[in-house]
Amino acid sequence: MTSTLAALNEWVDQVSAHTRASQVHWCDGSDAEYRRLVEQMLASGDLLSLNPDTHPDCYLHRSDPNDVARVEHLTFVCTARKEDAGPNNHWMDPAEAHALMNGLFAGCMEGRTLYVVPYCMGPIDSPLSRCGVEITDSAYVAVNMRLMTRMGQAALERIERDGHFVKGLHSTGDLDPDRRYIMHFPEELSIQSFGSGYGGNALLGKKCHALRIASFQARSEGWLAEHMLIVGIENPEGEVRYIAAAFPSACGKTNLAMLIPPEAYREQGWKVWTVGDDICWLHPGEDGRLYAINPEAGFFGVAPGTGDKTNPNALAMLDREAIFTNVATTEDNQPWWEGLDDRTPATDWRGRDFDPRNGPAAHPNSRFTVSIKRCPSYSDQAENAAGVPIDAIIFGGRRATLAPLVMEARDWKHGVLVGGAMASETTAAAIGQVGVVRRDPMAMKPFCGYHFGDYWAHWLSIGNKLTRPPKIFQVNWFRRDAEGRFIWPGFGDNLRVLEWVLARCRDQVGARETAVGLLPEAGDINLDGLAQVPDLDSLLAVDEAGWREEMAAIDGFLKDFEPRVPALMKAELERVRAALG
Ligand code: OXD
Ligand code: MN
Repeated sequence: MTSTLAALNEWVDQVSAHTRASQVHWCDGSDAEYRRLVEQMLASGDLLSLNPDTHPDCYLHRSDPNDVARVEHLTFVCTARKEDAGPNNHWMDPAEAHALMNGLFAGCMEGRTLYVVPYCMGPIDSPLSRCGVEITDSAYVAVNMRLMTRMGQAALERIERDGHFVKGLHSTGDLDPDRRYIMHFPEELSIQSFGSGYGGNALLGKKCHALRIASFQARSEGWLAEHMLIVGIENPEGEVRYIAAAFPSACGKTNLAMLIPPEAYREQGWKVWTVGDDICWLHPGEDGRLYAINPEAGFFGVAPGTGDKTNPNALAMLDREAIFTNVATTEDNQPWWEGLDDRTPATDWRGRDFDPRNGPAAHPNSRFTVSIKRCPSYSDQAENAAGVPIDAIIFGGRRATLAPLVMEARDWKHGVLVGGAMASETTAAAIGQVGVVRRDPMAMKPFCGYHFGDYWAHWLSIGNKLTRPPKIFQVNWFRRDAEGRFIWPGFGDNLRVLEWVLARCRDQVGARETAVGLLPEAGDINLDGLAQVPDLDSLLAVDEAGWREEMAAIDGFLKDFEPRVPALMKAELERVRAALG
């Protein structure tokens, strides 16, 4: 098979000659192809089967122990001018990066099959979607791309119609951590990744294309590529409203995207619909509203901590047609991870007999890959070519103190400051102590493909295009009391906060004006049916002295991005500081 697009054929020929691949396989994305690739990996030991009675069509992959996570220090944005990549990215001169990568790729596929993986990020017929082709020598990447994206023949046909695509080149190389680079060339719309088979480094449609390259492309095309979940909330009247929410890793995005309403809400008819759990492309619509699509078609979720209380919907989708990476197994060969249940695993993520002295049984960053259609709360709007209209944008972080349970920004430009100043604790706070706070603007610190100063200016310009912009909120599910215990129950009960958020969007409830933003009156958060009433006074308090320090810290942080910080953002900061006195 080849393509009718000459530029694609030429690129495949050139890469296959340079890497000296033994064979070339064009992925058509069919079931039969998926099964063949799985069989082949079972035979080679790259995949292991799991218990077929409890987990039909589920497989386990054990990665090289030194290749288990994204490598931010080896991830580069190679713009022609260093200042365009910004202090938020590692930068390499494009010519230098190409020379380095050409050396690494030379002959690296000798004896291997080169897979051509055409994929579409977003509904196949949506004008908001963008396509790419990943060339890889990893069958694991090809099958994961099939679960994560719209991959194969239909994507290829769209690429042939469009006549252009993002070029992604990947090889696992020899997995030597000293010969591992994830390079982005935003001005060429291309990606080159060498030396890692790990998801975020190797499944190029995800972080590399849908965030780093797409954010750059979105800036010139007038849209936004964001690290956000998309969720639909259906009220008892049957109206569904959509929210997009950005949280740094390990703050519960997947759980929030598929939460199960508390019993009292379920009885009234509240429902939650999952459109996406990690990435969101936001486009201004002709009606002045903001529309979102999820460019992905599957989840690459963190397994540890996924359990009956935290995310029953995820558990329900993981008992068939899923690929697990670096989880542990039980005696009867079921996948297992910390937080799943109280069984004792038999084998750890490296395939050794489980011994607690070796650390956790599942790697803390072990993952599951599964199609979004397996999710019980899957929203059929995930296929809507026009996207879903967004009523509210939420920025969240993990803060033991200071940040209230929920706060509304006064307007879009205040919201850009709230998102740009977002912070999250890198570690949980010890009793009475505050954790280490890292700024992670819009949860995009590792993913924005250009200078943060330009990115905030772009956010402000998008706001100018919207006559009916979403309201912007900040949430914090992670406040702790003096004993270090979480004050807010979290998980399904977070719907209580989303109910207030949506009521604000329809002017159905008032709010308390404070120097830092608009907060709920304590009585306006519905606590019906909660076994223990949380201390809302603490959750909704505004510690003005603490906020003065916070604003000084934000001021210092923004200075790192001068001279590109938008004047409007600095004016917002000064406005809040003045209000704090
Ligand atoms: C992440 C992920 O690291 O989604 O944010 O994998
Ligand atoms: Mn993510």
